Amino acid sequence: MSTDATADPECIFCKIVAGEIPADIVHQSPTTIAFRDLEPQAPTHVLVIPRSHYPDAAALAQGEPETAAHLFDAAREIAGAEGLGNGYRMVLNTGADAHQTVFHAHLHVLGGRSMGWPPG
Ligand code: DGP
Repeated sequence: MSTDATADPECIFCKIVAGEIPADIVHQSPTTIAFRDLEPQAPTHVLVIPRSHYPDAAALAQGEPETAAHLFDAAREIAGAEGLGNGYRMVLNTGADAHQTVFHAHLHVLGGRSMGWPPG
């Protein structure tokens, strides 16, 4: 198990973790932070990320499985704070075909409207 994930100086989400670029932060814990997505796809659209740099959720689950679980617990807290009692969607785009564009693991938390299936 790898525990030596370090910040990537080129990574936009590492810069948000470091406070080097601004974000609308809605949650913080010792292992995670969450902030509103710049291009919201629903009335609530929050990204929950590990403070450590892993390129995607699968790498995070291998390297820091406890932190991977913390992402889901943070999503539960955020959904409660945002009044998403009717439900919310959690998305982990993993790889280019899945439309991952930022290669620092992140959990999308979307809610505040009803959603279709299958996803696009
Ligand atoms: P994905 O396509 O799954 O890799 O999602 C990346 C998301 O990150 C996308 O919805 C837009 C968002 N995003 C990209 N850059 C920034 C940023 O600098 N700030 C914030 N708040 N969101 C960003």
